[in-house]
Amino acid sequence: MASVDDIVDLLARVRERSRGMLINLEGKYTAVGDLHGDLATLELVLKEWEGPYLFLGDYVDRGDKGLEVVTTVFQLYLEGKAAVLRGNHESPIMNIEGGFLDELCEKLGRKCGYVYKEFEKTFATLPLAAVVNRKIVALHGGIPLREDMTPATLAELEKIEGDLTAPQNPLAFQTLWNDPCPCDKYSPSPRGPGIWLFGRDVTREFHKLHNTAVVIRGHTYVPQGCAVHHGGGVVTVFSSSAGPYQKTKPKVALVKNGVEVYDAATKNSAKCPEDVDVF
Ligand SMILES: [Mn+2]
Repeated sequence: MASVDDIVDLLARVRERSRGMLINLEGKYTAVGDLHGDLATLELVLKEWEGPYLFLGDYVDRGDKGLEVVTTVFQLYLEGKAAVLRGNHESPIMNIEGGFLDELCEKLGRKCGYVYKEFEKTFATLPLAAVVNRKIVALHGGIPLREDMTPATLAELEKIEGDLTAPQNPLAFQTLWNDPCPCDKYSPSPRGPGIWLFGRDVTREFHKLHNTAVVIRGHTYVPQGCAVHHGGGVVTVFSSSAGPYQKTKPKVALVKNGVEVYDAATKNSAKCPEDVDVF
């Protein structure tokens, strides 16, 4: 187990390397969805699948190895082996109830509050989205909607600044929290206020605006570990079998100019259900 000083130093180095809210990537990536403290699956992916990796957020809470998972992911980032996006669980609004703060207190003792604050500051600097080879958009939750309910642009995400701890900015918040729905337009999300389900028209308009093809994202738990939405315009990949997800077979995706989903353990091509209605 890393010491408090090692963890605090790692987090400071991650913050120093921050490259803003939107990052551009080139090449071929192994994308990994929600891990939620599933160290065994992370280790399996690192052994069986080639880097560089693209992590889609939700490293902590629910499973009991969130500290090990998030520090491993950050270490890979500092070594230039991974791009690391923010999930809705990289936030104090989740970690107090979700398990990560308790986990830190169990593992680190009385300095857990101090270490958590360092995590909180670091989470606020993680990018919200990545564009791979100008074709594929990676983010944790979904396409954010403006006040007039049209899709926000990546340029708007890039410009977001201010206090992003929660995050407070509505476009940043929705990028971490929204989900696709098998519908045409949009509807309020059962996840809570300020969160939306976005439909086919939103996805089509978003890709038209950016000349992109696929949004790859995590966030939605599906027992199969993956799902395809909106005629292939959105792909969900889920990579945790920790905590409440023990029956899931974790998936990863190869991302280049398209998105291909595979079972993380067997390496077989995955059959992902289409237009699932999870809410
Ligand atoms: Mn999530």
